[in-house]
Amino acid sequence: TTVAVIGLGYIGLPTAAILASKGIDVVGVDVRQSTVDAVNRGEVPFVEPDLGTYLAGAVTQGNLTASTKTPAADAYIVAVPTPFKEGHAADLSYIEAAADAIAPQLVGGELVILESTSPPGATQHMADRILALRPDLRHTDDDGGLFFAHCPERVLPGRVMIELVTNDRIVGGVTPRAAERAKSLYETFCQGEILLTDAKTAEMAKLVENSFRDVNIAFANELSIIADKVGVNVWELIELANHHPRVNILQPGPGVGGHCIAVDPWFIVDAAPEEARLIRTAREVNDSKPEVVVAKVVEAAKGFSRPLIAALGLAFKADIDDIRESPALEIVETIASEIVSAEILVVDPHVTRIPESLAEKGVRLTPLSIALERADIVLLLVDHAEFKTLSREDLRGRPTIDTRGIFR
Ligand code: SAJ
Repeated sequence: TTVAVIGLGYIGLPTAAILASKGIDVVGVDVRQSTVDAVNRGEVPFVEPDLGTYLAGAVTQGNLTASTKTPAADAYIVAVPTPFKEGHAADLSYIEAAADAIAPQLVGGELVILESTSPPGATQHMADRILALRPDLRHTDDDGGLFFAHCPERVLPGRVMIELVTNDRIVGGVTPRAAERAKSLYETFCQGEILLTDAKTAEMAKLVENSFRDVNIAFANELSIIADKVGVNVWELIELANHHPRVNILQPGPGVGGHCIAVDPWFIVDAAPEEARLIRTAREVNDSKPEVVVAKVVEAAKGFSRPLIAALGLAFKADIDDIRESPALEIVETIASEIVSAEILVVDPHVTRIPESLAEKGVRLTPLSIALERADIVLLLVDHAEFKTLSREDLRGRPTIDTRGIFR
């Protein structure tokens, strides 16, 4: 069996490496020559624990090679990005490009799996596009036909190599036999339960999981604004309410970051704009939270002619180095533009270089001790382990905006 994995990013590359480690002949495909070259040298082009060991082993044993060209294979796994366009509709152009490259290679009997997080109907769309290019390969359920399935990933960055093996997996077939075929492939490395359904339900399952979390975080974020207005401490409020046996409120924060939870709910809103009222509002509540934080900082800064603001944390969540789509980054960028008289010092133990967008506004990265020594205002944005050891004494009565409740 030969498997072609299209897209060697955070999901495609670990999947290619783990399949190859099971002795399967894998070709990884990516449009970026630098990624292909790195993989062929056995090097991982991004940070993910244990992936390097799997990759180096697979390349040395000759089970994994990479190319910019899509080869002929028995099975294809498409793991390309699905960003959203203006107006929040999903951009399917990367999936379409993958389909166009796969179609000429097919002889009949192949399995084509879409793993990218996709709006409902995307797997059918990919199948229709391939079949339009290859009308000779009718989509029948006999062995000469083609088999299409959706199998969304749900791995947590930083734990990918573990969760690929241990997580349960949803496999949705465009036909039941396609689901069975896809299941056999995932069984080679997945020890979790493999749950079969149709393609559209599988697409929705992934979107719904992340929307569930988004709506629940929005509830906590809205509570934090209400609590400020009525004058109660939101952290105490949530802690007390959570003693109820059937209440489990999440934690408010400066907003929702990352590339999944802040994106996926929009695909549901786009599919059912009139009906997805709660899901849309949750997105809007979470997206507007950074402005609420900025307004508090602006208010606190009014008492100073040249305020020195210590911003603690830049990553999108605790104990990681990822600053893409980070609400903390958005907040620091905005206060640097809005409070022109301020000097801003950023502290983040996981970030080694200040992003260009901040450097050009004069924002600097400093160690925690220096920022705390000099600050007029303390702005806590990420609950990194290093900050959790701080106490109220360290604040010395200075105005503090604590978006994560570590000084509760
Ligand atoms: N956040 C809060 N309050 C909370 C929990 C989270 O403000 O109580 C914020 C975080 O600070 C962060 C954002 O939400 O900015 C998202 O963080 P997260 O830890 O909830 O999720 P991600 O984006 O790291 O990973 C999610 C996971 N999905 C779910 O938990 C339903 C992961 O399993 C998925 O694989 C991943 O999205 C994905 O790729 O879709």
